[in-house]
Amino acid sequence: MWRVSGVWAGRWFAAWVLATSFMSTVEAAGHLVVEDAWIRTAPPAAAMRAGYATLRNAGDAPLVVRGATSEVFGGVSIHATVIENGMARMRELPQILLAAGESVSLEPGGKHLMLMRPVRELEAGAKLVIRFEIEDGSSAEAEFVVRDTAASADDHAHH
Ligand SMILES: [Cu+2]
Repeated sequence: MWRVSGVWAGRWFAAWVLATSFMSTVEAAGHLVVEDAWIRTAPPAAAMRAGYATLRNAGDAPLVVRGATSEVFGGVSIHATVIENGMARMRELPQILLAAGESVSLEPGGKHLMLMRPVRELEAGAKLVIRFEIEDGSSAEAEFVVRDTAASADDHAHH
């Protein structure tokens, strides 16, 4: 089980993971595995971006994701998109519970990471580390890549 601390260690680890063909998969204590992690491109002036990934509990006990942080953003929240009175709205989620073996997809139109106040430009192809905080005090780092994907109508037009 790998435990890494700091963005540079995370980057090194992510590179090592890529080199060994476990494509952008990171495991940490708590058995959280983060796969298919990406961020949608946005105009340079955008104050918010949406991040997506699949969170999987590869362990044999439940785990609770309490939140996430990144040195590249002033704040990271977990949001859910809900339909209220026919309108798509976003709610902040205090946590995500993953039963043993369970996966949760953060995807356009559903749960997502709300990435606020980027500290640098994030053009397509840029990579950055987001750290998921787990209730037991451990964390799992994952490398996210910025993908140039057109925004869909169900996404963040209301921001
Ligand atoms: Cu949101």
